[in-house]
Amino acid sequence: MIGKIVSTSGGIYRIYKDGVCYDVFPKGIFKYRKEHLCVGDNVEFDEDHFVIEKILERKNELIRPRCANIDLVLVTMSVVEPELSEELIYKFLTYVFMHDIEAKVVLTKVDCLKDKTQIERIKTDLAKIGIETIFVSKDDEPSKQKVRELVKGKVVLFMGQTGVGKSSLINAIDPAFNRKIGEYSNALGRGKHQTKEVILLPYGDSFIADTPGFSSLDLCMYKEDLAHYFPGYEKYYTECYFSNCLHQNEKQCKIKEEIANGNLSNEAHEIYVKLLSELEYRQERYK
Ligand SMILES: Nc1nc2c(ncn2[C@@H]2O[C@H](COP(=O)(O)OP(=O)(O)OP(=O)(O)O)[C@@H](O)[C@H]2O)c(=O)[nH]1
Ligand SMILES: [Mg+2]
Ligand SMILES: [Zn+2]
Repeated sequence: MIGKIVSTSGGIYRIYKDGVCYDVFPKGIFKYRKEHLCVGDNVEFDEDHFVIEKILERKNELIRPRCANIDLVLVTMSVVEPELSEELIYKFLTYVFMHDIEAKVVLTKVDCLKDKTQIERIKTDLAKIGIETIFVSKDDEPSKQKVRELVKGKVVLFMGQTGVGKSSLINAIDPAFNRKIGEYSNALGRGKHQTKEVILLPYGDSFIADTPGFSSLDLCMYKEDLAHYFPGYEKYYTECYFSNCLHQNEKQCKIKEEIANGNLSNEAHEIYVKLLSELEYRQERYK
């Protein structure tokens, strides 16, 4: 039988197939070959002997949070507690695009924000490069309905810092999920890591991944990869005069041209330059 790994604990994998869950062990051969299994894997398993026999080919795999075969990542960020970080939104998006996965942005706790100028500007900038942003508030039914529609027929993963409201939003999609909700700690200046493991929740013909939040994300990539995968740059970077253009002060840089034309955001470029200098610093240190 072929099913999907939806969670794992203590070496046991829970596989979902047609509304039924099976708790199974992997065959020893996986350990021998150093092949790892992860949530999201489609596997062949023997339901009589409770063993996983084969991992089917993955279409993608994220390491943080660890999950395979994702159709859509919802980069989830709160506008307060934790504070909105545009830099982190672009970092998460770069990370997801590097893995060739589609992403949208969800801004939560919008009910706590009086002045929406900044988030409207971020939304407009992202729309220019074809990335949809959804504003959601705890008790706002239309925004929740919008998220329900986004997840239809897909494997969707919520990614974001601890305390931004990923699990709350999953409960808003369907209260039956009954995910544990944490709280924001003013003393720690972050959430309290309520969700501890990646779990895939079957939802109609979709799967929704609730994931543990993280407080920061280090982009481990080459500068040239950042120049390529930074949100919005993939479409244009081959048109720069230099094939290894880093979109700074090089001549005939298409990215700079598109910023001047208003097709790419200047604010996003400032974030790009900052991320680039961080990568340069790290590469120097490890030389
Ligand atoms: N005001 C407001 N509070 C919200 C909203 N969404 C979530 N919260 C609150 O944010 C806090 C954290 O919510 P969680 O859903 O546990 O956050 P999480 O992202 O799952 O956190 P981790 O599991 O630790 O990664 C809780 O106190 C929620 O009540 C919202 O739209 N508006
Ligand atoms: Mg959670
Ligand atoms: Zn360039």
